[in-house]
Amino acid sequence: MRIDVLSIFPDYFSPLELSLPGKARAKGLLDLHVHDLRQWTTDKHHTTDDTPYGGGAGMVMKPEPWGNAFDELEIDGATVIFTTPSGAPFTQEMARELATHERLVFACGRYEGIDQRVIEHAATRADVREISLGDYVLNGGEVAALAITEAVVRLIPGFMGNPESLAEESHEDGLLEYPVFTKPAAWRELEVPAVLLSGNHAAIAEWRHEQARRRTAERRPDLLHPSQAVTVGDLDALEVRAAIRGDVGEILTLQRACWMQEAQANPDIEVPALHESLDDVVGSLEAWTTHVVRHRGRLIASCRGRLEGSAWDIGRLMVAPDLQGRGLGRWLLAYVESLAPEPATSFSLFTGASSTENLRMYKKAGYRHRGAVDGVPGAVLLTKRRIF
Ligand code: 6GU
Repeated sequence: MRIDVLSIFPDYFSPLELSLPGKARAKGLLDLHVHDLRQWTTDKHHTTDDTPYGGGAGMVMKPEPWGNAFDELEIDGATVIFTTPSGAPFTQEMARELATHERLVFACGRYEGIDQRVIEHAATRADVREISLGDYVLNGGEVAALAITEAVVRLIPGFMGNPESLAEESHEDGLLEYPVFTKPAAWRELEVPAVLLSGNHAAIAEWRHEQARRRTAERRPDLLHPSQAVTVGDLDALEVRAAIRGDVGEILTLQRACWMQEAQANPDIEVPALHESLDDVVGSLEAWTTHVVRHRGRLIASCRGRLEGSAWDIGRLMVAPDLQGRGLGRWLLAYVESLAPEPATSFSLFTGASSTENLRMYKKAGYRHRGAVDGVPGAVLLTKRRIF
């Protein structure tokens, strides 16, 4: 890959002689040329800027030095990158794409920017990109060009000694990197998580993925698909409230999705949740205290309770299929228990006799088997004493 850099501060790029890009040059993978834009000025003061047409603060970079530089460097067919805070934000995906190009030319703007005709002109001769490093303002595009160069050069095929380390790092799989540890196993009373010392590679991979997901949910929720962004550990992201008429369509949709599994596991049993109509669910809001959980607007869980004698009867505990297995159902069960009115001295609910996952969860939550349910074949009753 050949890279040309155009800047009025070429000294900014001396770090490229060092470290990783230096290694790429030594290996012959990178042919790097840094140029002082002032060599293409024509006045004795080597002027590169002037006042803006239309007025306003600051100075604008003049077009002529850029045009002269483009001609002499023969940018035709290259990819020309203008670094500017008004560009598209630079990403790992862009770095991967740019690493496949034969020739990059960085045009580093200073002052308030470059005369727009420079960009228009370059676009008639080359593949032009306008790229920003992020949502903050630097004095010029040099630091951005340096950062982009470093991110791109390390992805040139043959540059990395161990290409596997590329696949594992932050952003490559859309998640932030999991925390890492090295020897010693105990340091200043802080211990390395035991799973990493276990030698169980499947358990280690699972732990790392979960850590990466949590970290991403906490620091960069924008990177996650909405279905990945919920953890019971960050419940403040969840909206939990009593159901209203406007929730009913989604409750019905969610209950059909959730009880489908149950119906498939018990093909001979009629599952009421699957046979209800919208009006049935509307009607149920009268008879039951129903609550819904929303995450960024999406209805992801629901549950209901009603007083039957001295028992708080709990029903329709549902969690969206893609969010099951992370403790949300267990949390919601405790939540709906907490809604029981004063007279309730016990909790009761029923589930499919062969719904092993549900049974395991209820058992862990303190529920005991009370046998079959009259009139509901295939169901078992579970109860628990209320502790005040
Ligand atoms: Cl590319 N240039 C300048 N001047 N400021 C920036 C930037 C670029 N990216 C973020 N801030």
